[in-house]
Amino acid sequence: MQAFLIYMKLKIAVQKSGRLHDDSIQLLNDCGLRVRNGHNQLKSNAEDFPAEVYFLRDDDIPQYVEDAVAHIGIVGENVLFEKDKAVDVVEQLGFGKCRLSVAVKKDETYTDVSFLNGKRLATSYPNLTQKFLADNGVNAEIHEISGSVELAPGIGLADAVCDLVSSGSTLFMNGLVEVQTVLKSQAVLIKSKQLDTTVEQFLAQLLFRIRAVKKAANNKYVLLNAPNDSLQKIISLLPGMKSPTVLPLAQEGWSSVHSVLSEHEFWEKIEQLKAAGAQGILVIPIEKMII
Ligand code: PRT
Ligand code: ZN
Repeated sequence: MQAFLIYMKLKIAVQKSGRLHDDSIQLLNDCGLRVRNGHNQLKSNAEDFPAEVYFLRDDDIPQYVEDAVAHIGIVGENVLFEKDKAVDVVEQLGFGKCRLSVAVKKDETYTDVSFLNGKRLATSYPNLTQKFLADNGVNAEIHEISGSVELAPGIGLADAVCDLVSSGSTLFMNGLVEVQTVLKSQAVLIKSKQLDTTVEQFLAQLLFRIRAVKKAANNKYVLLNAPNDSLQKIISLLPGMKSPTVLPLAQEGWSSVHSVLSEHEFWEKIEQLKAAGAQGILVIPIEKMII
């Protein structure tokens, strides 16, 4: 039994190459699973953790996880929902953000979704596009193409596209404007529905680390000097993980205050701290955060 456990591994599917590859490997590395870049490999053993990483095309990952060939996988929600496989979403990972959107030629007058009635839509996401059209009571013709969807209106293949967008520059360069968001997407961790108890334990360990890494990325460590007569005001602005650490400075009447600030309220709080008399504010990234 013991020997069996030693050889049990969490099998993790990540994109072999492409937009999600680097962030997926970085996340695993940040979680202490040292994974070698898989450009010329199909799979690789993680060092320092009982895991094996499979390098796959992103479109194949949901099926591998449904079949439990891979226990877990990292994939965009766009691919996951398009493929509609029987897997569970464990965690949103905060990278690979994009949206699936409808775009039309820039000289069209688009008022609302009914514009698409009777039109031809080019997409690599036929299922999501069909669902969007049905939900909005629109009857349009879907042309499924696997790449360079943005070229379709220009060559007369379609009147509109339903494609992934991040900065929007690809649409702009092809004379298209985004008119409707169908889905907002980011990379997610998915898992097989039936996992062995030992594998579930490995996953729980990994998830604990992923959450610590994500939390750290969303927070900053802040150190500042405060005149003692402003200390109460400054402390009230800095809740910290429990409450801020306050240490006396060598200079009479001053203290050093240490705390943690979340990324989304960071700039606003810094301004308030300065206004309350804080000086010498240092902001330091946090590597891991465990509460
Ligand atoms: O080979 P494989 O099948 O694994 O990869 P792929 O070519 O199918 O996918 P890949 O590597 O291009 O993208 C993988 C995942 O990254 C997608 O499924 C999304 O979840 C996510 N993602 C995030 C994106 C984008 N941002 C994105 N901008 N996927 C594609 N794009 C395309 C977009 O469609 C446009 O053509 O990138 C181009 C540039 O976008 P703009 O708007 O910045 O100009
Ligand atoms: Zn793909």
